[in-house]
Amino acid sequence: MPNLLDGNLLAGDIHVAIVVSRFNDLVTDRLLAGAIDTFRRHGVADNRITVVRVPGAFEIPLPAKRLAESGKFNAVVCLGAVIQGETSHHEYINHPMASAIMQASLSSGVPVTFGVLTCSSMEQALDRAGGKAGNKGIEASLAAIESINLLTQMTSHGI
Ligand code: INI
Repeated sequence: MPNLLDGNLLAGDIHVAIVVSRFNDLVTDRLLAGAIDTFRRHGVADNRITVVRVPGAFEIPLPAKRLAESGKFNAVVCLGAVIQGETSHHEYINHPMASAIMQASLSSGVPVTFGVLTCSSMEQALDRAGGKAGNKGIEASLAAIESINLLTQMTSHGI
């Protein structure tokens, strides 16, 4: 049998931060509710969850990086909803935002997960915020818990 490093979904004594954008709050409020509910159901107490609100998805990376580098959180979850309009505005938001979120994780060594929807319509976004295609906020919280546990396991293996 090979050595298997595989993060479990047990949580409790972790501290997490959630950065959520206000733009399209019909959608992002649902992502936030899914993310908080998931942490609670995995045993994370409310006083270990910090929520930071930002205006739009473009503003997510900076506070996410600062939270990740603060040493106060085991993971940061990013939530937002970019919905394509009549112009190419969304393209100028999506790519830099996603790569800055990834960069915040890599430079801090703290998991920063990506629960930002990038959709062509409000309907598509609502489907992914608790509708028929699940809830990206739940996924991003689960990914945070799993990543925290994986990194802890790696540390205990001296990696
Ligand atoms: N911000 C979003 O989070 N979602 C969008 O769909 C969106 N669109 O389409 O414009 C959006 N724009 C605002 C942007 O994120 C910044 O807040 C703004 O440009 C100020 O920096």
